[in-house]
Amino acid sequence: MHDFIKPYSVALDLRTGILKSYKKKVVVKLDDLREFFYDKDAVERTLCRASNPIIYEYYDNFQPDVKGHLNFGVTTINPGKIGSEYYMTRGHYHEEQCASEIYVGLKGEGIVMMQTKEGLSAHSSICRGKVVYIPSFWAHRTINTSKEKLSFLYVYASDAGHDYETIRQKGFAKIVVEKQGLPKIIDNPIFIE
Ligand code: PAN
Ligand code: ZN
Repeated sequence: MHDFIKPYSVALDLRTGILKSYKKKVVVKLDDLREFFYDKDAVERTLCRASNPIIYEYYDNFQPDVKGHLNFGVTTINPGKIGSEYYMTRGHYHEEQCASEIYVGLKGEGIVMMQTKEGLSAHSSICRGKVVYIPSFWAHRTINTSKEKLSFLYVYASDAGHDYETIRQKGFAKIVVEKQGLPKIIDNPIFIE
């Protein structure tokens, strides 16, 4: 059977939020996220300074993408902002829309922003020891609002797939920006309904 795999375990350092072994590491830099931050001038200004910062990384233990398996791993998002918007993940709907996900906060502090195609928005804070349940049908993006790395464990169905295109084209209805030194959730000025 092509999807037969043997049981295995990996070490997760709960103090540092570092997953000791993984099958794939993905590094996402600012130029990969050009269309995702709302302040395009701030993106270009940063890139023009010959700086293409790493925004986030994930350390993935993927399985065969067939029903029944679970992918898991750790995402780490660096602290920082582009303009006033905090560093964040691209965000996505699952292609297989009936696929939920669990995040477990390990280090740092942030916000998981969620929305549906019907126009609902929701968010949850994420920090060490917090478990966030992302139900089927909800797009999700994680934002680091702290001054340290934000790290969280994720677990989701391995046949879920990722739809980045909808978010690339329309964005999230709500975004998280810094105002007077504090994170604030505002309407995304360039959101397309
Ligand atoms: C997470 C995310 C991870 C990176 O594993 O994939 O945090 O975010 P983007 O996929 O939006 O770049 C997850 O939600 N997987 O389904
Ligand atoms: Zn997901």
